[in-house]
Amino acid sequence: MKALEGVKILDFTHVQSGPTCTQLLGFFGADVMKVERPGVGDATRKQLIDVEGADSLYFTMLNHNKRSMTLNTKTEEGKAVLEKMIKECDVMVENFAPGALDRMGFNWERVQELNPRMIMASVKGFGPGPYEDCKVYENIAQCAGGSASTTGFREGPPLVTGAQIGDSGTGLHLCLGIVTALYQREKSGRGQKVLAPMQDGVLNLCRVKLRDQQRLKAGPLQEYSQYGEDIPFGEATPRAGNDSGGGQPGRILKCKGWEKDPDAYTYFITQAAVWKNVCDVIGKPEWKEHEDYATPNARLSRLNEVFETIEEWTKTKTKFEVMDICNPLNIPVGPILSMKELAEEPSLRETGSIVEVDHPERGKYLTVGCPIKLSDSEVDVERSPLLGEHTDEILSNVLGYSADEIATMREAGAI
Ligand code: CAO
Repeated sequence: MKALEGVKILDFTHVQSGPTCTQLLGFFGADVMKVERPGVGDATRKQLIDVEGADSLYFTMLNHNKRSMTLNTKTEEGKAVLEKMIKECDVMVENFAPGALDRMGFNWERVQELNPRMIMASVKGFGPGPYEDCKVYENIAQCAGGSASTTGFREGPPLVTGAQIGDSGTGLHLCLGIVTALYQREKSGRGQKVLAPMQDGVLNLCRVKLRDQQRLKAGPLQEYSQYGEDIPFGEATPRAGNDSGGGQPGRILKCKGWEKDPDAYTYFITQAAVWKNVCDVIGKPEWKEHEDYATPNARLSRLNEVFETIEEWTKTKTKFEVMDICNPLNIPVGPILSMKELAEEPSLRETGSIVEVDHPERGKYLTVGCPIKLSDSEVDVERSPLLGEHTDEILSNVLGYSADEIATMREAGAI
């Protein structure tokens, strides 16, 4: 048995944010029925093509554990099918541009009328306010949610991060909203509207930066490198390079081979509790009791010197040797792992976090499995569906249409 077995999802999502949400619901066992435009489908199917004629990795990696049906929801026949689906499903998930569903004739009021138990979940770029009508993609959300202004080096421009916190991050937020609404429905018997704006999702993930914004009133942020460098703080939370976000100073440091390998680095945290171990490892036992280095406060204004000294040591070791030496001493370190290294990491294969999937058009490829592990709901990663692969199956088995009715719809171009 899977956690969400029996939950029917009308998946009206496309691109990345919505699909990551419904993919998670699929991993947990929900029956995810992706509704796509006939002949076109989710735009990502044909974006960033690497195998001619096959669905792209962009699409396949975001749409596992789903069925696909084609339906033109702008035709009368298509609208009738959609109405039936709304009555039949528990959750409708969508991330169309603002207003698209209204134009299609399926706003929240209409959906509620058709099925009062329906949970209607949406990703939009912004919540209610001046920008609610804007279309939004990943990097815009990162910029508007406070991530870009706080990422990068102080002397450089704002930076977006490789982690898709705007799209996949908001998909996660939406997924939690849906499961919570399903839980409430158990008691209330009613559905509800769930909205996850991308700006809010990114801001939520940048919570500690809003913390720092308010701490600025009390003086300079001492754990930021610029404090030790005597560079005054401005009015807003600054970019902090690779400084550790918390009260335990950390940096990215070069390791053996850094001259040729762009990922030969380690993250190194000088956690106060293990400072003496750090001193022993880097060959500075005299720093253990020295008044300029012995306490976290004394070190704050000397972080550059401290980390330069640690780096002299890390440069003599590979990032994995640093890990092997520091871990037994409880010193928190972490290698900078490339995507190549992650793809080849055996332990991630064993836990199902990296999975090899077979696809009829493209053959074998790697994907990220379910990152959330439930002990009583195992995840089997199934390949993404071809466009319309399950149209007939859904129309007949879920919605009860006859073969003749399906043929008529096909002739009318509705599926
Ligand atoms: N049958 C008929 N029409 C369909 C259909 C179907 N099955 N599925 C979609 N359509 C129509 C929509 O109704 C819409 O038509 P109108 O504009 O005439 O009302 C049209 O297809 C395009 O939808 P869209 O505006 O959502 O798509 P877009 O490519 O123009 O914009 C995006 C894409 C992502 C910018 C926009 O959807 C958006 O802002 N979404 C919300 C935020 C979001 O999720 N962003 C992250 C995306 S991942 O980076």
